[in-house]
Amino acid sequence: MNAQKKNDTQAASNYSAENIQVLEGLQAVRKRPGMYIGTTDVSGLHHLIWEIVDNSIDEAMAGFCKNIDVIIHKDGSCSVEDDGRGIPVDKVAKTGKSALETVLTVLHAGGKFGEGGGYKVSGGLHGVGSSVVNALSTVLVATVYRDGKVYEQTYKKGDPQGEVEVVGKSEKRGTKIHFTPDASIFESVVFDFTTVLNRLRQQAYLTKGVTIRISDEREESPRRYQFYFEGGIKSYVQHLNKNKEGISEIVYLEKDAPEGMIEVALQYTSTFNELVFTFANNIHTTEGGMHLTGFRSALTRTINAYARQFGFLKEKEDNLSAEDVREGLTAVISVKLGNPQFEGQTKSKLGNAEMRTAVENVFGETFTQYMEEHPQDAKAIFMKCALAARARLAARAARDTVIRKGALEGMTLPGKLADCTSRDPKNSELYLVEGDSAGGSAKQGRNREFQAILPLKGKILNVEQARMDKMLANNEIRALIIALGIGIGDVMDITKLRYDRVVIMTDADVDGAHIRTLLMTMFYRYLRPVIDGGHLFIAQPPLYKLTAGKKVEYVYLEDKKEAALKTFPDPSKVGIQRYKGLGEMNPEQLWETTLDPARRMMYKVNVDDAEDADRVFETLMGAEVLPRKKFIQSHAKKVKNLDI
Ligand code: 0RA
Repeated sequence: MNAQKKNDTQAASNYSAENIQVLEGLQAVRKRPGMYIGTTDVSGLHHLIWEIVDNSIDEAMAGFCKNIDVIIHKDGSCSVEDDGRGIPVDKVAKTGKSALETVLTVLHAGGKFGEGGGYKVSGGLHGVGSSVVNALSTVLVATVYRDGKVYEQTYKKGDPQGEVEVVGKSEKRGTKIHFTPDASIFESVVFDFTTVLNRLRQQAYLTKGVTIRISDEREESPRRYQFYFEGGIKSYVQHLNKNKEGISEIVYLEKDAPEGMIEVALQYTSTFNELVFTFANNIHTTEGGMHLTGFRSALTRTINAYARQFGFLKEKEDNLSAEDVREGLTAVISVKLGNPQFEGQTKSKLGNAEMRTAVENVFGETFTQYMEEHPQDAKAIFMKCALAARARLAARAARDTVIRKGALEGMTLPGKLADCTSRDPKNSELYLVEGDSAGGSAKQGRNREFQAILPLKGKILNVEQARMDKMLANNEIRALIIALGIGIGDVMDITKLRYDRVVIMTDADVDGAHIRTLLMTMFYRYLRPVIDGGHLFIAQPPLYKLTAGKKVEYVYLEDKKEAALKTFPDPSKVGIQRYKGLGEMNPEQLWETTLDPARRMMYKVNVDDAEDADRVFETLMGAEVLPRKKFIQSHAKKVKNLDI
């Protein structure tokens, strides 16, 4: 209140157009936070950290900062400190305020001052700036170490609580931003340590030579991590492939081209999957773009040219396709350029056309040289790609058979499927049920108007290890694909999906978890649009049934058991039944607990982090039980509670 008064008095004497603009600017951010940080859920919350860290990373890329320390404090606030030059505290003529206050109160002011202060790259959604973080924080304290002094300024909801002041002496140099997210803006103000950790690790890979430390002081014994990667994205590829078998060395290049900095690292592995991550100015370009296009065409062209030159491809044989050279490829492409154009639906596609030719030329040259100098690796890569080409042809034949068969049989749905009567996908659900016995109960217990049941017997094929042709030979999977109606491979059409919700229903035991994982792996690898479109769910059968007299309560979560017991007049007289399998429930019970939209609990599967998912699936397919258990836990975090 006091501070507000003081500001008002000040305002009366020198209320400039600039002040009004600043005030309105930050007010707008508070009013419509989504416009500036995307969302106000946990993802938006973490954006605050990314914004602040991005600035320190910029300072590191400009060559002035070596260390970045991120702390999540006991009170839930976050501080980011770097040892860069320190944000200047002297006056900016245009705003009449210190540079520090300008950066923290004027939208988009980040990096716009101090021209000639070094190579500054800022991109896309990011770099909307510290002012946005300031506006969305109840308190933000900015500390600058420079000229032997310690400067400090405090803000509340973006509003400066006074001028920049000298609060001490120090020989240090750098900037510290300590902020407390505003709980009245965000759905949650609890930072997720793993999310922060993964992001900072990624940034450390992309910024060779910088040391990023992170600690979580909210816990009894604080967790501390430190990332420093001398090899940059080469270390990144090494990390991505740590559980895989490499069939080549890691090919790495870094070039300061006229179009910008280009860095590429790649390695072929014996897996069937492709893992390619692209970045422009350290921003993950999830939709790809020109740098990726250039990389892909150079990769295909180089492998084909090599194979022709050394007789691996005969005159009559076709070139390998871009599709064929993807299998087993792990690559990271990072470019840094002065004026990045971000396009696409989520502004995460690099549009600069000059980057296509630049990456194509630079990478093509390096990769050609690598293949010539490593004939054994070159041969292994070619053989791998040629095998993929043969598998592609076999898969096409198998797929055609499935489709033809479907057509011949008048597109008959699999016999095991108990379809629903509704033909409106919006109103239809498909339950994939483990085992014939539970499948039987589900068929009896369901609402046949909109709920279809497909029982799946035993462990379906482990798709992690298999190619599409093998997968399609599996009866269970073929039944599922025909039931979904969208086809598979390059003829897949998600608009033909026959059910708006596809629900995996398995037992709450290890076998159930395994089958669930196998199904999810298959959806992830081969039916991805089902996940991306938000159509895949996991049913959550109850863990307990509590009974006393006529009163019955079902408990779905372990930590809700006590609370549920308390709803009974005499908790000591409650009968507790623990459900082990779906088979223990009769059709009515199954309807009441797991099928009835009014009472059931289910989770929407939401795979937004391909890297994470890939790791998870790979871990799971191993024979070890511990990683599988871990998956089940981490998986619980990946799914979103659906409020129905
Ligand atoms: C531009 C000019 C100068 C410093 C910075 C930007 C700067 C910004 C941030 C944001 C977080 N950490 C930062 N560190 C530095 C000063 C140039 C000079 O002193 O000559």
